[in-house]
Amino acid sequence: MSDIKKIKEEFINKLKQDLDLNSVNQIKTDLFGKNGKISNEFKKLGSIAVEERKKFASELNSIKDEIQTAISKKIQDLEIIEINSKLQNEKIDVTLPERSFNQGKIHPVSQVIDEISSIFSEIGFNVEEGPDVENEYNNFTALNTPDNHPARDMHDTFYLDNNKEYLLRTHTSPVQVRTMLKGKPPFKIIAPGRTYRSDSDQTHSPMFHQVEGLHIDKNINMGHLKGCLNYFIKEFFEVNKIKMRFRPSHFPFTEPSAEVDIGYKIKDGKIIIGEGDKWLEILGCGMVHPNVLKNVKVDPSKYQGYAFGIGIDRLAMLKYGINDLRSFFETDYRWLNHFGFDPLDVPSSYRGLSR
Ligand code: 2NM
Repeated sequence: MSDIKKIKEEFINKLKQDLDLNSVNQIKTDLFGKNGKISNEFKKLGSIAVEERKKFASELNSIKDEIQTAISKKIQDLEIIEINSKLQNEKIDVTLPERSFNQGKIHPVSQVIDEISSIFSEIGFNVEEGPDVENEYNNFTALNTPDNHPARDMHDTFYLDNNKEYLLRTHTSPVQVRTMLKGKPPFKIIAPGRTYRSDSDQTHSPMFHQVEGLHIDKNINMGHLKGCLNYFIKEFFEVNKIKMRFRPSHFPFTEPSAEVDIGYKIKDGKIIIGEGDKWLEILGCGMVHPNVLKNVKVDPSKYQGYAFGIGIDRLAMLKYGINDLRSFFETDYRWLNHFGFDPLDVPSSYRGLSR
């Protein structure tokens, strides 16, 4: 028997076996691949005597065609078997109810922190963060609030040890302290985050949120403070003009100190910022006390600046019409679904991202 006939015989026997698609493809490669048996027969053509070449070639060609046809048919058959088995096994019941789908929402407090960070970023403030657990030096002493200072009692501090060395920060000012201690002026930062005071009623939660700002440079004055707050309030409440007034106040870490009110009125049960003759206190501020600068190794004869502290929770309530502070922290999914924000929706106040 000629080599070609042997190859064909062998092939016919193989094809009778129980084959899958992979093994048929393997057979194909074994015959027609670079070093395949049929391919090798074709390579012999050149060395065969001219008289026999024609016969050999025609025999080889016809066997090649036969085998290729048989392989194609086998592949087709196997594919049909596969499709039929899928049709048998993968029935889809279109009458089944759909799976439930939960889309998460962004908490209004997180939303407002992002909005505030974006607004201050645009005028050159960096966002800084620090730990919720602080030492008493960063939270009080460095901020010109020594041991016997009455303001310490005002804060209703949660102490974590009997020595009153560690505590839950009562404001985010320790972040400014840390930032100034580890760097060199100028400083232009905001510090948003959680803060804690032992206080709980309709308008106070023991855990609440603050953003504090700080701008220290060679010639920063109260005019800069006023301009900065004016810009922030207009951007935050998305209005073109606001009424703002500074009332004298006292903080140990600033001198002079002020509380800032904005004008508003109520129309059809809704609050309108920037109009009317009612006043709403929204933040505290002042020029950073020289003692604070000394404590964080900044020379008060060369540098000065302003600082401010804003309660985030009340700002969020005002902007988004939420009237119960405690609802913020009850983790009620129905509430969050109603007041929360779509994570994929980019609001206009995220100008940094949408522009
Ligand atoms: C306020 C009011 C006034 C304040 C001061 C500082 C620091 F660290 F620079 F001294 N940070 N924040 C500050 C000043 C905070 O909150 C009502």
